[in-house]
Amino acid sequence: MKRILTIQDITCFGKCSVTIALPVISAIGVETAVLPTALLSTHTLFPDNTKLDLGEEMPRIVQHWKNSGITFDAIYIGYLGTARDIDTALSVIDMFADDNTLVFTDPVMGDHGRLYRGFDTGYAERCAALCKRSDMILPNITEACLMTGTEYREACEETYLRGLCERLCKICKGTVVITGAALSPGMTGFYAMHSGTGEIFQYQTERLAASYHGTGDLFASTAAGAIVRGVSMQRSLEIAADYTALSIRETMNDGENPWYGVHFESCIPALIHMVEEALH
Ligand code: PXL
Repeated sequence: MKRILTIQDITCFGKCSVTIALPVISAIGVETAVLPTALLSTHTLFPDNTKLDLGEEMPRIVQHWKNSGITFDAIYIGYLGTARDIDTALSVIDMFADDNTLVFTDPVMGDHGRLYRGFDTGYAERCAALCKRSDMILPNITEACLMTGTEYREACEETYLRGLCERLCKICKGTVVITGAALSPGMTGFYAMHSGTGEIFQYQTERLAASYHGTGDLFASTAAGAIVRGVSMQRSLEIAADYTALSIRETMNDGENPWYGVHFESCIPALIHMVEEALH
């Protein structure tokens, strides 16, 4: 069985980061190890969340793994939060990644044109160092703009997305995947470019009239899991887009309007079906 290490926070309530990565990657059939950066009561869309920083514990954890001969097929980095966590993630890559280890980075730092609470623009610059070491990066448009110094646009057309990809390719040697990228009204999906060849590939699904927290984590976890499981890159990203859209639809259909997170759980059977079908 393949094994992914994911580096991101544990948000105890709110469905994001590790509480999405663990169930989703496991459901895909890939073992998931976690290196938690911090323990939060909720994600930062709730006001006044508590936070226990685990920055001092992280090097002790990874050293124990190294001493125990533990290895990983891939490393998936999500929400970190501090420049020090970025340095720790870089040293984990140094310690555990060889030529066969895929490194995925979701440079989580903002959405809807704004940084999340607790991030500053210096973080975006530091994140570029992580993207440089990654085989695939999966920013949303806000994050792509922050990392490339591009003006954020709510409605995007192909020339804008292509320009963003070209600029991202200067800081990532692998594949850059912009998520939440709309190519026509009423649609959304991903727009991607391979750094080496400049080849573009993309996929659009219906844009649903709702936006929920954690959908970026859902997309990145699914894409990383499916690729490591052995599904082609294009199909893995399509499955990630479809599973995310399905989960958003499921959430919208819930009369309680759970704004804090997305109902990915009830769509796990559909996810497994898509992955198994792609493998056969
Ligand atoms: O979904 C990204 C994310 C992860 N972890 C924490 C967050 C956020 C987004 O705000 O606050 C703690």
